[in-house]
Amino acid sequence: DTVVFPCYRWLIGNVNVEIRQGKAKTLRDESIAQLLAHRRTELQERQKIYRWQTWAPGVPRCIDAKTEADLPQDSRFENEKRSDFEHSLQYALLELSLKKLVIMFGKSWSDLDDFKHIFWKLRSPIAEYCMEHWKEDWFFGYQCLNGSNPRMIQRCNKLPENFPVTSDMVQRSMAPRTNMEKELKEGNIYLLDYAILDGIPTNTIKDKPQYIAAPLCLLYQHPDNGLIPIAIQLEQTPGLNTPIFLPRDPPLAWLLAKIWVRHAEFQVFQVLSHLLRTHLVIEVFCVATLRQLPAVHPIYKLLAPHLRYTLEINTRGRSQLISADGIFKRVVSTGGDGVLVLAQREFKMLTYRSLQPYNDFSDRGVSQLPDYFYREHSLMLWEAIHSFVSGMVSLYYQSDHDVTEDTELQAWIGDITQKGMAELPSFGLPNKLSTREELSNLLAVVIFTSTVQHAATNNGQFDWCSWVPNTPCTMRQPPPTEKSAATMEMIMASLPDVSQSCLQMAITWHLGRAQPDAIPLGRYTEEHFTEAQAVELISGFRTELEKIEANILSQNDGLELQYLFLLPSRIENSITI
Ligand code: OYP
Repeated sequence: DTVVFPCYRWLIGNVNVEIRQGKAKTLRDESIAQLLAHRRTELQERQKIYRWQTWAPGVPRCIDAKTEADLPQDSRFENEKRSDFEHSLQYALLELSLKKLVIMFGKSWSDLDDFKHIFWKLRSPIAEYCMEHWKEDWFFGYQCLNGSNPRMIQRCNKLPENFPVTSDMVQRSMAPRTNMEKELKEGNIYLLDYAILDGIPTNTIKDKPQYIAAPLCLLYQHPDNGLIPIAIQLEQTPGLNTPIFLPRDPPLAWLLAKIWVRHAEFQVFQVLSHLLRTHLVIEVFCVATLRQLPAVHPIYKLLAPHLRYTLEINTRGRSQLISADGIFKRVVSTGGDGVLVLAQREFKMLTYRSLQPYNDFSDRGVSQLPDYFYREHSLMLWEAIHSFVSGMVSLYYQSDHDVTEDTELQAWIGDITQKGMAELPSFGLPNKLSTREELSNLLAVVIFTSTVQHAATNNGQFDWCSWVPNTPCTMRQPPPTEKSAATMEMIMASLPDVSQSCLQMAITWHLGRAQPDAIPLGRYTEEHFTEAQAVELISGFRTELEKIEANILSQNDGLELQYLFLLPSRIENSITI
């Protein structure tokens, strides 16, 4: 027999050329000494070029690279992607700096409608819808379910002690013949609690202090009006200076209170839901996979397509977005120390459990909320991913024993829990994998997070955050301590200024728009797997995704506000932006 190396890889220009032959093999399947040696050498080489780095304490470890130029060629953007990434942002910024000039030479910036001056070319149907409806209470409620941060809302069975809403206060929001106590019991009251923002260090931009509040917001699932906010307190400690805002207050007072909630939402959304819980968590799996699994390993083959470009986008994020002089420092209220402190707080509480959609929805008590499209679509996609992955695992692991005996796999999970997530004892992922089910579930979490969950948070950011008053990146005045303080001057003085608003539009457009060389969920262009059974499982997965696609499209048919972020054809196969 001739020895066929299972994987050849070389580089032409900026293009990886990889020819794979032969079956995916765990260590146990390998008997030829030369191939065993090849496996070991491959891992030793990889561990030399892919090293862990502690970018900051108390957050996931990441790849050791100061800038994208330090990354191995295999992890770099290809030309098309790089030039698009670099040019699109320039384009957006240029476009917006022209608008800025127009505004500074004459147009006013004293009324909410003035945000329209910067809103003329970069647009989307939902962003325009948002511009028309952002002040409406049902629209505020809708965004908790199907906006760009759909994981914040939780059922409220008992009012938090620091949020003394009385039944009288909210009676006017209630349906006839009911009251708050009754609705709390029936499970129709929900809560947004931004306690995690309490005391986060605030940014100073061009010598001006920025402000952060840590609001609480109560919502009610009204039988006719849908989910609506019914009470807002802007800080965690109740008292005379922290009034509870109500829908019956003067319209500008209620509006300003909602704006403050939406500002908290921007921070939690971008720093926690998006950056930490998708980008940074997935990077851990990316580095561990590259360090611990040879390219013939079935789990390498399964995960590699879901890790494409993640090291480079995250490295760019660390050096240009959240760095000491990056975009956050320039325009976001949590810029500077805030981002890190916020991420550290969340990381301490982050659990593996919360990355699994069934558990997440049941822990938040939101399984009964109607029209929660994010929930419905996530669960369909989780099922499809989990069943595909379980099939793959059963193909290469005949028993749980095969899992415990796979020393490469055990080194992989060890790298994840002891290096990547080292400072996170409560994460809840064991240091050893003992069953096929455990392995399948973990792989499903990795694929779900790098595809579905990233799409849910990333793809809506232009739609929901480009109309700046709806989701402001910073606030330039402190939260009001009395309702009468809310005037239009006060609102305009609080919201981002012209240049902050322009940058918010530019960046959210840059990140939220469809990517030029996107590979959609389930399309495996590199053909890592060649054996018939694996290829069949992939094609079964694709068929499931097509069914989900059709299902989502028909569900959206005729809807005024469509939820298409989790349409499989629009979900990327990895975190690339
Ligand atoms: C990387 O040329 C990323 O300045 C975005 O980072 C923007 C750049 C670099 C700057 C490019 C340049 C992506 C990884 C990530 C992430 C998730 C969090 C995204 C937060 C976006 C916040 C928008 C800010 C609006 C003011």
